[in-house]
Amino acid sequence: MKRPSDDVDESRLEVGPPADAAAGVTGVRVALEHAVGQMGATRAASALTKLNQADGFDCQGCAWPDPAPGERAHAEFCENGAKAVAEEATKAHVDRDFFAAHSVEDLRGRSEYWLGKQGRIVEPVVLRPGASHYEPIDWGEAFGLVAEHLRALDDPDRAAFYTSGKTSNEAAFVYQLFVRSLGTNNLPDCSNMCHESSGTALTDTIGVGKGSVTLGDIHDAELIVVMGQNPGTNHPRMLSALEVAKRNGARIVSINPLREPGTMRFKNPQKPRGVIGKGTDLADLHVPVRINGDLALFQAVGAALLEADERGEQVLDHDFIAAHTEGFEAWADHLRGLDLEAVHRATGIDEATIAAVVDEFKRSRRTVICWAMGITQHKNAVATIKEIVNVALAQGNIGKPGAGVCPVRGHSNVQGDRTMGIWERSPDAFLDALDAEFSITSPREHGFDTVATIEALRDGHLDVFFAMGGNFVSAAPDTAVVEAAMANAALTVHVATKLNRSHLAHGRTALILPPLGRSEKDRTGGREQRVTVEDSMSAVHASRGPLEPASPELRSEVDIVCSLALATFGEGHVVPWDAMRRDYSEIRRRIGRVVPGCEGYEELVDRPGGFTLPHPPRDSRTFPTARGKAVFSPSPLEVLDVPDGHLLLQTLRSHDQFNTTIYGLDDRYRGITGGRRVVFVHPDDLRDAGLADGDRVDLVSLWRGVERRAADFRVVPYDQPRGCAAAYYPETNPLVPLDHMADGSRQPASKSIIIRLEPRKAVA
Ligand SMILES: Nc1nc2c(c(=O)[nH]1)N[C@H]1C(S)=C(S)[C@@H](COP(=O)(O)OP(=O)(O)OC[C@H]3O[C@@H](n4cnc5c(=O)[nH]c(N)nc54)[C@H](O)[C@@H]3O)O[C@H]1N2
Ligand SMILES: Nc1nc2c(c(=O)[nH]1)N[C@H]1C(S)=C(S)[C@@H](COP(=O)(O)OP(=O)(O)OC[C@H]3O[C@@H](n4cnc5c(=O)[nH]c(N)nc54)[C@H](O)[C@@H]3O)O[C@H]1N2
Ligand code: SF4
Ligand SMILES: [Mo]
Repeated sequence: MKRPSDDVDESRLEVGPPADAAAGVTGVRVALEHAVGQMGATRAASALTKLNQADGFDCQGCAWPDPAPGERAHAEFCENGAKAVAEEATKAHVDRDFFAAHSVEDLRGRSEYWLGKQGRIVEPVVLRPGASHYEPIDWGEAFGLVAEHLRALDDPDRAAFYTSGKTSNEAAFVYQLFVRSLGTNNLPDCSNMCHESSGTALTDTIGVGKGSVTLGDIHDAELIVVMGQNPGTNHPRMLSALEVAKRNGARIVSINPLREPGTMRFKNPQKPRGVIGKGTDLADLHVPVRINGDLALFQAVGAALLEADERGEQVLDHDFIAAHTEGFEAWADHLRGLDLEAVHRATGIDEATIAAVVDEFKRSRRTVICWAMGITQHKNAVATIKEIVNVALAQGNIGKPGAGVCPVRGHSNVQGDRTMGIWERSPDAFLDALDAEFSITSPREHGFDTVATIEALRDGHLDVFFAMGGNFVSAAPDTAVVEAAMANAALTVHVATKLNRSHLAHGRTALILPPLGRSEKDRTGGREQRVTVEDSMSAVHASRGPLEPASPELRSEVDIVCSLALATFGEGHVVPWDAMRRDYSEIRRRIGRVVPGCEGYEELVDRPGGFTLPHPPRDSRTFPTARGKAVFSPSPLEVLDVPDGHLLLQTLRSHDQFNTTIYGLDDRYRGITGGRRVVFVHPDDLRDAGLADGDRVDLVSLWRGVERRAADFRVVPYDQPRGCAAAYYPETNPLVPLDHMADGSRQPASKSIIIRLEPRKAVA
């Protein structure tokens, strides 16, 4: 693909009508354009025929699961999976000449889109103190530099080690082992910004912080609720699963301020009616909830189910409640006094629509509830998810076929990274097993999560910031604060395939270490290595990249961690870093002995399609909570009141991005082409603000007396509840206050930002 030489020109932005269906042949065309354009036809063909196949590699996109090996299609991927592969396997390269030609100052003036499109980083580079340009450094010197900084720390807690969710299980396992061998639990990760609220709420209520459904449960459900999620863009193959469920008779309810085309109708490109027909209608009922109204909505549903049951309609599962739960009465008492007027203010939903939702729950004997960032990124997210669990428990919808709770994970291996111990609060049982296996002493006090890491950097409590992938500076809240905080570090290190803004907000010394990508052959230690990953439904399987690496200089993430550990601890260390680096089976044997549910790991992942980790609530209605019961948990109903003249902003993804990686400038389903600085607002709210379609505004957020600003957005009238607005992340991250977090999980609340629109003076 031709690299853009000029940066994004937002004046080319065009706005059309939103689409009425997702995927279809346009999706296939766009996928192929990205794949062939960036990789060339041969590389594209070798990559895509191995994508999500049992003998191939796992898609770098989202964490949606693959069907069983015998049930996979020839092309088992979606448009956005193809884009993810193309982005990694691109022929464009960032080499030493590139860094010589572009100073850090120059790169700072470029967009995230432009930076990413320059291609794969092909050798390690360093930015020395006071230097203006990154320059090449050999691997040995780079490891030595990091080791020197780590050894010089007077306290290991003065270093933090971030992880994004693409890292394989093997790399994640050795990485957390390295960090704990150093003596710290400072392991912030992208999960802190993603499904931390789900993990917290599910652990408290059902005893396991993961979803309780398999792909088969989705296929067999009678009712599927999709809330706070845009699967047509972010988990596109979920639409195939919803289509199967529909064919089996399921009903689908979508709960979302936006009528996302993907949830409304799906044109499956692998089926004739998806190519020439109108596609499959997915949602039977769309509930345009006001942003942050889900807690109130589920309280109303719970109250109505209770009331109906008390009238004798038998819509609750009393046997399940009696045998497996505690706290039912307290929850029921709490809902008997529910303030319906407050429910309507919070949800913006009329009584008839709430009644229709309740009817769907009443009629279904097997209900699956799916959610993503529209639920987890709010101040009351943990309470909302607990309310979802309350409703599921009341109807016995956990631990039976065709039913369950389903937080749909983001990054392809974010769930696996947690399983492998990437967690600032790993339980003592895990640390005990790790210590016993390796004869180390892991610290027990909890480490820094993402927000705490930023605060520590800001306040001068961290000297080293190390990132295994990701784009911490752009993904985190309060961009200006994070950028400034990074400058307080003595050393920042990024293990990164592609250039991004985090590499430009650096410590006094900065390193970029380029790893192999998942699509590439890994010949570390002179043998063909494979890695393993876990999807959103706890299925674990192997992944082997088919492509020649972008450069012979690239090293696997496992190699990078083990080599760094050797440089830091020396050859005689108790942990066998070199043996694990030479043969990843050695890591897998250790995983089998340390990680719960992974006994015999190497053999389990040898099976085609791998294996599914145990999940006691799903498998046997066993709830590993304090008292062995699933817990009903009442929460106060809070209405998020927005001051006059203000809107509630959610920050979301376009169809053409993967988090901070911008694939392109279109958001096809929402009718946007050629730009990203748009804010979607209800037409009546625009009129009330004296604004018209096409006007340009600054977005100004107000939090605890401090104003934050994101400049120059084009307003786009868009159907949604009054008082709500939407704009893309990461452009809007400067508006998200660092201390605006979910209670209980400390997850940034980037879906409920109070803003006002400030007109910009017309420029002639
Ligand atoms: N192509 C692509 N795939 C991806 C990603 C990507 O960036 N691009 N990112 C990956 C990652 S890391 C993640 S976490 C997932 C994210 O997947 P999603 O959670 O689907 O991502 P968002 O774009 O943040 O969409 C949030 C959705 O919630 C809705 N919403 C917002 N606020 C509320 C609310 O208060 N209530 C309700 N009911 N709905 C609300 C929005 O309208 C929107 O439809 O996708 C993963 N997959
Ligand atoms: N306002 C707002 N903020 C959000 C969100 C939101 O909805 N709204 N969503 C949050 C969520 S859900 C998430 S998960 C985070 C995402 O936060 P991150 O995971 O930190 O961000 P990404 O954009 O996924 O990271 C992209 C970078 O990862 C690197 N990379 C890609 N592939 C590889 C690889 O194989 N190995 C290595 N080592 N590096 C690689 C590349 O350099 C690329 O630039 O953002 C969060 N921030
Ligand atoms: S649904 Fe997700 S994992 Fe599957 S091909 Fe698409 S992006 Fe990749
Ligand atoms: Mo995420």
